[in-house]
Amino acid sequence: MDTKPIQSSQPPVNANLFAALAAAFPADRRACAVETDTGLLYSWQDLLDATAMVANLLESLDLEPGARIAVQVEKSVEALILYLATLRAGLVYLPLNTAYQSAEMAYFIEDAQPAVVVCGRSNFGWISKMAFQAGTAHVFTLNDDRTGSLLDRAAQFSRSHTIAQRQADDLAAIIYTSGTTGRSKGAMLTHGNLLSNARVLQKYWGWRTPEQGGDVLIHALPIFHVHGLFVAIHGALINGSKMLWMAKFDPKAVLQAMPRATVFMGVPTLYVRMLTEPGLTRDAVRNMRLFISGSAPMLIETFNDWQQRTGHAILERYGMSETVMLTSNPCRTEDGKRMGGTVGKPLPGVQLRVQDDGGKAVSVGEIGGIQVKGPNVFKGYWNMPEKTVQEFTADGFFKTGDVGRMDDNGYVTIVGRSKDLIISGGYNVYPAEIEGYINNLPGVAESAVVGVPDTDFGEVGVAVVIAKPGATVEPAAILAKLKATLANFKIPKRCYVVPELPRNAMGKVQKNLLRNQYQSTQ
Ligand code: MLC
Ligand code: AMP
Repeated sequence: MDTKPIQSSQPPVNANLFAALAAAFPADRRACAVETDTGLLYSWQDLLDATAMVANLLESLDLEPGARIAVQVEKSVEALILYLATLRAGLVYLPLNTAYQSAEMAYFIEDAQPAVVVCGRSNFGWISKMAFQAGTAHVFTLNDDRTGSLLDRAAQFSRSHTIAQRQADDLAAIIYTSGTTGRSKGAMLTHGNLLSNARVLQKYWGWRTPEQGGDVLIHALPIFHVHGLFVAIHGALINGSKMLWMAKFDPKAVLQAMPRATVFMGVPTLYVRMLTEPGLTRDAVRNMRLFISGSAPMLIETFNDWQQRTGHAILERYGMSETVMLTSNPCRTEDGKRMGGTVGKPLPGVQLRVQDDGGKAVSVGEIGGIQVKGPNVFKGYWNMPEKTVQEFTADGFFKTGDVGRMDDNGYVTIVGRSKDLIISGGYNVYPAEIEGYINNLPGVAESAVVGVPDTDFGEVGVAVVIAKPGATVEPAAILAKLKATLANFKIPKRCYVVPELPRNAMGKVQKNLLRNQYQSTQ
């Protein structure tokens, strides 16, 4: 018997996400791929050329496989190009919120040990010092006006580049999510995770290819989190769709862009802010096909007001950094009805179940913890193997920490979270992290941070603080100290100094009572 292995003459399929995105670029490479709010136009060929040059620069640095490229820069098309070039070179992209300050940045750089850090000119001094101390070999600058050492260096490289060969299981990105203990966790996402999700959403949301008349996306979200970076960018690119690129969200600018666009994605705060614009009318949205919301719960009032004003039912979907998108309301009528107040049904390929604390499935309509499994679910937390094991069940489901129920048509409603988390304007804030900083301030004995409803941000943090005996602490001084240390969106909007915190029989602070007490202090 011939025992020789079968030799294939076919080259191995490249599972690099960039290869799939680039393959979807329209045949007319001179057509516009991205148009910025300052009037700059980038063609599909420009994206191919620029990503090749930056990928060649990254490859010239001789980095180890799996090397991390940590990026804290303002939103720009060049930042998008850096992301795509990192994929193209087969390296691991690590985006960081521009609001992060030195303590937060120090943690991420120490933890992720990036080989390359890219930051804005104004932060180069302190970030480069921090990065070099942590062992990073290269620090480049990239500014939002198309300047910086990254582009200067890349300009010397060729526009021709062979996309790095990657397996579906190879890392593409690490997204840090705040941790319940205050320590952020880096969710490791693979090329396979991101590509499978992009393909599923392309179909489920009925993206129209250029040949079908084309979709045009208004991109108004930040590009350092899953929503703006993956859902929006992959959605457009894998469909060869043009993006109208906005550096910052401005409701008036979005309204002005709508007659030339068909798809918009936003967190609920964006919809709430657009609803305050008198220009939001049926006529203003006449060209729009789809409004998508996610990252935070959308109030049914917002859903209804939007429908009344525009005639459109917002499509709400649910996801997380660890899993990309999990559920979605239907887009096409054949998939069902769009139901406000729900996050829709599990996406094709996603298994979603609701379990009680004892690990038993709850009945239809009953509330429990949401667990998920699928090709989109991340590989684990960077450098935290024990934490990774804890967050998965024995049969491989990821415990989302979200609490919800599923109805008999498969629609999921999120009713709360078992994780102590505040979602403010679509950003996650972990009370434990903020409490840790407050408790370290002079004169503070203890603190509790809780989320309360807010008409603009959906939810905001309120800090309740106990002073040490004999000490005087001022709420304004506490907030000022936090502002100097932490990202602005994490700062509690209000602070109260009180004699004691409500506790249960076990001595645990009763945050639900604090939430009730402080919810109407807006
Ligand atoms: C800004 N501030 C916030 C805040 N954003 N405070 C709480 N929560 C926020 N989200 C602070 C500012 O620093 C400022 O403080 C004050 O609030 C008012 O700021 P603003 O000018 O109104 O803020 P603005 O710059 O307009 O930003 C608001 C926003 C932004 C809603 C446009 O927060 C945003 O882009 N959010 C989207 C987040 C996102 O993309 N999430 C996706 C995560 S992915 P001061 O003191 O300076 O006045 C994910 C997975 C999934 O969750 O399912 O998608
Ligand atoms: P992040 O860790 O930033 O990716 O945030 C993920 C969390 O955002 C999820 O675990 C949910 O708690 C929340 N989330 C995302 N989308 C929705 C939604 N449509 N409704 C309610 N919560 C959501």
